[in-house]
Amino acid sequence: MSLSLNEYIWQHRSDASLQRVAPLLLGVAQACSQIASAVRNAALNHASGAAGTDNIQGEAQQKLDVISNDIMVAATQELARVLASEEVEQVIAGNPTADLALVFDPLDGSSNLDVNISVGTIFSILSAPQGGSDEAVCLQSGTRQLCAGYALYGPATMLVITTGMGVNGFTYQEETGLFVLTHPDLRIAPQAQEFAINASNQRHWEQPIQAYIADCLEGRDGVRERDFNMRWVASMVAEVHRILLRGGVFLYPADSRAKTRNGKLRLLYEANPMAMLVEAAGGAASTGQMRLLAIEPTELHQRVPVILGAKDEVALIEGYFNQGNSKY
Ligand code: P6P
Repeated sequence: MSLSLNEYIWQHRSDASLQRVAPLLLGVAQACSQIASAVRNAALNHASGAAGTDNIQGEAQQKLDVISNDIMVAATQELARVLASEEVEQVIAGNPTADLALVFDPLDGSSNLDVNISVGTIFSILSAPQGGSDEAVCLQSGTRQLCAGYALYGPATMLVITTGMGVNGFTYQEETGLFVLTHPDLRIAPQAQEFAINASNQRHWEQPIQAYIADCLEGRDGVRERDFNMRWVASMVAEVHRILLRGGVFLYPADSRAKTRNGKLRLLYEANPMAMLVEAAGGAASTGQMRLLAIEPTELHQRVPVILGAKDEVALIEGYFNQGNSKY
């Protein structure tokens, strides 16, 4: 009999970090089960398509972006001092007596929704001691995260979490409404045979990335010791999940365009939680120039270049940057 998330938390009652975040984590899990249902039934409930509004990033919001954000806020606002969402410009005040902050992307990859491709929720839990502004409490480096995770709304709905010591995957069980431990202690192999990047941006990439991808494409005909496969789902949660289960490396680099001169992905609620998960699974996460988790945030929605996955491959890519000009 596999452990439910509640039973797993009880079994790990000596893990102080997990116990501290447990009520909020269970609130997030409850929200993700509701978001999974909203995603699955969107076409039936006339909840597909664009909402007719833009988010802080100037991106067209899908109806489900707004619905998912509302579900996350309703499920967690009493369990955290402050919330920060990709879909909302300012931080959201929570319970002033709580000592945690929750930052999240309620529905990442939502441009895939109308074509029925996997999407997900990404979240990070930070300590929020009394004092200081609500926004300042959210602007902590990734090394200070207490817990990080994602929900993947795919063929199965999964919740993958870490408090820093190992990564565990739970599968949603329709019959019981519980998340059940199905993928304990996920580990990333140090060497990669798959890379994930949006190759249509190739002409805009920084030179080190151009050189690295060119070498991967040449495979054994060039300097690499093996041939590579390529994947691009355009849903970060799906890419990271694949890397956790079968290895590889994911890149969303900075490029020469104004909007992506610091990359496309957001530090607080995409890069940092995924970096914590990847490092806890034995992988690495970098901008190409520095460890992602070491970045001191300055803005709630700031973007960063993201290179994460197999430890040896990330180190190799950093070597390409050390040879070339450094931008970030
Ligand atoms: P592009 C989804 O919009 C997202 O934030 C990530 O989930 C994904 O990896 C990336 O952007 C896809 O970006 O430029 O390929 O559409």
